[in-house]
Amino acid sequence: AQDCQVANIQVMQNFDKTRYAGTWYAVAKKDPEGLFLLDNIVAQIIVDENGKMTATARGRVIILNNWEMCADMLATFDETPNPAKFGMHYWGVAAYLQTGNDDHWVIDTDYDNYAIHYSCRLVDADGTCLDSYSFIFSRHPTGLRPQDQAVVTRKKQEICLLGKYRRVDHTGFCDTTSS
Ligand code: AZE
Repeated sequence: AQDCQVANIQVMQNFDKTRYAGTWYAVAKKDPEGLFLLDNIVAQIIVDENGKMTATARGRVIILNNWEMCADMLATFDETPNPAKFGMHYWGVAAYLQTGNDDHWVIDTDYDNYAIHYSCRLVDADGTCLDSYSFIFSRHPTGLRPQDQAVVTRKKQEICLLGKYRRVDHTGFCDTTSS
């Protein structure tokens, strides 16, 4: 899985979306091209009684003329034959925010502490990814536990993104008026 072919990326085995549900704090991210969530990124994964997965996400963004705000995003997920690979349709609660369809792959998670997310937006002719983004999520806003850091580093390498992440700060900027 280190040939960097998107098709060969290993995802979480026997993925259980019910255990993936709940609050995740982004602690690191690899950005795609263009506008993206900056920091204070928190995702809420919801699985309803019919097993349908949806999500909300919030994070600081700067849009248009240097307007800083917290983006409230919504997402629905389409299942695929691989339980850890979803198609994600997402949109902003406010119409001027971003809308899109991205893959949402869960590379690895222990459900209780960390999760590694990956999305390739554009596959190159050689099968590698030309435009990807990825989040390292933690159940703890303070960051990853030391014992999870080694696993995360190994997985970053497997998805060919080692060294491409930056830390995601949680300053409380987007903590108001959530529900
Ligand atoms: C993700 C997981 C939970 C649901 C959603 C996610 C992604 C959100 C974006 C938002 C971009 C917003 C921008 C606004 C100007 C992966 C965190 C919706 C990619 C750029």
